Amino acid sequence: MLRLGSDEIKSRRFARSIPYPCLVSDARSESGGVSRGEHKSTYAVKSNVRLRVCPALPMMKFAWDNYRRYAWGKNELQPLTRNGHTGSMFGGLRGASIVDSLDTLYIMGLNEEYEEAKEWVETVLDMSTNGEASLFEVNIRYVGGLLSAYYLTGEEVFKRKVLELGDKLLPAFNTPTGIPRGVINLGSGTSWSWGWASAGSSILAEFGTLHLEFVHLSELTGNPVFTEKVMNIRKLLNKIEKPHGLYPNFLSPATGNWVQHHVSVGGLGDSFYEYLIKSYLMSDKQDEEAKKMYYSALEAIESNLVQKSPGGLTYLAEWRGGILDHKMGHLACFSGGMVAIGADDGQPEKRQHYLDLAAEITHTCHESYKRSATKLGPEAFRFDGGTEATATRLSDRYYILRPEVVESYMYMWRMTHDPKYRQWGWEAVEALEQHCRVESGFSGIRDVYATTPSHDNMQQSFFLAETLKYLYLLFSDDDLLSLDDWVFNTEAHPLPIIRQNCSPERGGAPGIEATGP
Ligand code: DMJ
Repeated sequence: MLRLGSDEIKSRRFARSIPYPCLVSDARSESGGVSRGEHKSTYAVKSNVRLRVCPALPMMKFAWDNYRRYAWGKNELQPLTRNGHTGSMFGGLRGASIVDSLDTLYIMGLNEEYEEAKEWVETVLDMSTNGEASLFEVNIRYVGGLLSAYYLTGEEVFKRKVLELGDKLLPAFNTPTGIPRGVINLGSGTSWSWGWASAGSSILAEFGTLHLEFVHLSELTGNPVFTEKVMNIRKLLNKIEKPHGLYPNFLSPATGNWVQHHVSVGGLGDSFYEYLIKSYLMSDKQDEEAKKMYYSALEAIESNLVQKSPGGLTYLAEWRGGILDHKMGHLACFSGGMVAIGADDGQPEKRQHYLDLAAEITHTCHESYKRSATKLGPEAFRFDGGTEATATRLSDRYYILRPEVVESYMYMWRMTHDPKYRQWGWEAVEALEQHCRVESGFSGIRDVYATTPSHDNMQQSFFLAETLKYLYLLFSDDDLLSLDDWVFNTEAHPLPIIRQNCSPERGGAPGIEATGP
């Protein structure tokens, strides 16, 4: 098993006493100025350089303060009615916004807020709950959030809590194939499939989005069981016959066969592909199997799903048994960033091709924002009947504070330093401030094409975990959570790359010696 040594952890821990400045000295940038939510900085600046100050910090403070005031301990804030939302995804677990925000608060240097969040985790977060929990959601938000908080701060409490939670997820894997079911009762360990999933199937994006966190759970415990569970999933997916090399979204945990042939890089499929390339990167580029599976999957996606519209926009269609549905979801917009971070490690002659593809996808997603009245993008946009990058159905017009588009801006910025990505991030900030900020927090909107938006009354926890974190990183220096050292899980929780050369002599084995900050 790969080991992450204590030296490794210590060296990557944050110097929290110095809040990261998040100041941008970008001489090439065209527009300046912050409107609402302006963050006044005291950092010295050179007068001949046009500066921007990270706007995500005051947005985070505002979102957090309102959550704290009106919804403390609940999962999410309902900012219009000023109360907490519990929801049914976390099986009785509470405080999703707190756990999802720990690392964002910490990297932004919001120290008091972080301390209060930590204290809540220590004294209130209760893992012995009953109820219907999504294995996927609990993994990406709670396991991912606690792991990140531990790696960034070295605080033992996060390690203790995440190990307690990790054990509670294991019964979901007790199926004939070892492919976990989607829902688990954290108290009884009973698990079952989502009622809406065809024929008791499990969802690719759910059982395929456990790898990063589970490998780290094994790293922390020294217990290989977590890695074994996800390697078993990997093995089955690697072996099974794939239509045109594609991975359909539904698989039976009983038989290990595909249940139907719907393929998507958006909802139901998305983060499975993301975790292949990130597993490779997180293993310090040792996980050759993940690498091979990622590039083959990408090849199949390019041959079967990638399309060019008459207007020249590159998009990812969905595939239903060979028939294309010319629709791209907001969720699929993460793939600009994914293709960009994988550009360097494929065949060398394809590097530029992947960077171009990543840029084209990100451009299309930006167009979906640009073509709306609010300058925020719809849940899904289409490329048919003369439509390009626009939602045609009423039911696809909403925006729920999702991160995927700004996520790709952040990765594209880091890979290319083309100032247009910061410009686009800036536009997103202005649109969020104008249309999603309400008196007591941020809210999603029901129709991005309406000039007077109607709010959905939900401040999603991923807005604090992801959208604001990616915006903060977009306007920060590259060495803040450098991509050379960290990979982000699909909820934007940074996990350290596990170095191969971390030998026992360097204090690397057996496992991590956790120490306080
Ligand atoms: C987040 O919980 C994660 O990014 C997940 O992978 C997809 N959906 C939401 C955000 O849109």
